[in-house]
Amino acid sequence: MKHAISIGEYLIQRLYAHGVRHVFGIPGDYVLGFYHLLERSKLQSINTCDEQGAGFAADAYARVRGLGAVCVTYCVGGLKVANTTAEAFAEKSRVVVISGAPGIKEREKNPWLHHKVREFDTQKKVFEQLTVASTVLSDPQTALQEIDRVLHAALRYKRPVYIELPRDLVTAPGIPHHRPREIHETSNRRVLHAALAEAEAMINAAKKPVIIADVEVHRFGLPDVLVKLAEKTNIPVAATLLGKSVIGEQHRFYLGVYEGAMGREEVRQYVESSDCVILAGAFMTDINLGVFTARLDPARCIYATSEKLSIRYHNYDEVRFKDFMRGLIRAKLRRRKLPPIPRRKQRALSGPKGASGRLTVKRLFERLNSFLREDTVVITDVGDALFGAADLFIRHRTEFLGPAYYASMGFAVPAGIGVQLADPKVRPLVLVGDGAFQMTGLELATAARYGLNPIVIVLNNRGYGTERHMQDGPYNDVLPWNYHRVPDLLGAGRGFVVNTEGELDAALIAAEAYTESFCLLEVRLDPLDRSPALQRLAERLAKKI
Ligand SMILES: Cc1ncc(C[n+]2csc(CCOP(=O)(O)OP(=O)(O)O)c2C)c(N)n1
Ligand SMILES: [Mg+2]
Repeated sequence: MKHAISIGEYLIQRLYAHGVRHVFGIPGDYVLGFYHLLERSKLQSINTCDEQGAGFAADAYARVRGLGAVCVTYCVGGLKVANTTAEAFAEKSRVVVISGAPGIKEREKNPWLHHKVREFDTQKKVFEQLTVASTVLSDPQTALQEIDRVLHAALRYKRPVYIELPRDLVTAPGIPHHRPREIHETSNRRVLHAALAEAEAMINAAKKPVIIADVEVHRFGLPDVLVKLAEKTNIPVAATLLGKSVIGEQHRFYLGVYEGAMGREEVRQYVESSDCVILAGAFMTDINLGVFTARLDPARCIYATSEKLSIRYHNYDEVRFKDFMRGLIRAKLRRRKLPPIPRRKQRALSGPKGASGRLTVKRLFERLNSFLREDTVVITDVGDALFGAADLFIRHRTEFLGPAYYASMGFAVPAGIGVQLADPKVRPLVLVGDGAFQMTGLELATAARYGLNPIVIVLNNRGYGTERHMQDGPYNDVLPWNYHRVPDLLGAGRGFVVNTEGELDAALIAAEAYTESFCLLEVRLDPLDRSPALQRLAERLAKKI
């Protein structure tokens, strides 16, 4: 008879089946047994410097590949990924948190085991709040089913899950002849039909409809559907900051990023004067909506997400987002003339005139705009790196990642690692403030170790610039590191100091040519300088619109 598969092996097998090839984390005695299995499997374990780095990397990996995994030890490791798991939950990213734990048998004998906080299930209780499903694999009879249940929840709800592996059960056999459960959820046909009929009538009657595409369009594999819908109807499409690059920005029907008063005025006007706003997979968050400066009347909206479908004030239950979006393509929507799209002015490249001038945030982003290539993925951290990037022109969809809702600093450098492992064809361009860099920037060691070559731009404005504009004080200062010398510390990569536009151009050219390892450009900025996007927001808020 064939050997029953062990619990640990089954977990690895299912992760692999769902496209996972790398597992990020740091081992510890409670999880060493599982690491041993990982080592012998087709999955590669990626050791980061800190668990938080592993968590952010797994999140970014999941955003690109559909599923990511982080593997840590009990409590000391697990609780360090609480924040990154929270971000994955809030921003809908499918991360599987795997934590080792004391064996079931040893718990009985000895309640004073190291790393324990309060009770043996304290960590599990914390993660119940941060995930969409969680389990402790404490019973070989149910363990394989539990793995199926929890992974299915991650896939279905696009949110993180938690799997705790007591160390004495990692190699225990699960029940024999178990078959993975494949579940296909369907929409309620009648409700779907009624929803599509109302949407069709509303869109056809509208004079100036517009689509706002957000991150779920990408997470549910619908960018092509969105493009088809726009092509078929000639309805213009705007993106949100979180969903920026869901759609290639070169499309003729692409309007730009809509973010209330924070965005470009033409885009704001277009969207807010529309009589039918189709919000596709949109998160109605504050940053996404320009810190609540957006003016969208629900009576003019079709709001479709994985969680909710509403048309005007009518709610439709049991309709899958995918089915609704696909249904719109089949609906009898009239084709209209493409309205004039307010185009962004083409930016001039930095010419010799400004070459010796002190670099500003505005010019930095303008120059980066022309540096972006087809294989660039822009990853931003919180701060002006994120706000400024709203104006970048992303050529292809899904090529922009930023924690625009939960907004935890420290995301970008580890995310660059996750992105490049998820898709080795791309070269990440990481934009990170000096404050955020001080949190997780040394994960560049991980990039160097695994042969990755992100280009990292550290926006060095000597502190928490974004906060200086709200309220300033010595708490917004950070010790100015010699960021450009990080390569000396790590024995890998290249560092550049950039003060002027000319130096920026030279450093970017050199970074493009140097592909062996990471490049770090330390861009020195005035502490009070800020991007046009932050500037716009401040000005419009001041006018109290
Ligand atoms: C983990 C975390 N701690 C604190 C904050 C609050 N916060 C938001 S922006 C910011 C300053 C960011 O500084 P920096 O990374 O240098 O970017 P800058 O604002 O200077 O562009 C801080 C501290 C946060 N968002 N995340
Ligand atoms: Mg800063």
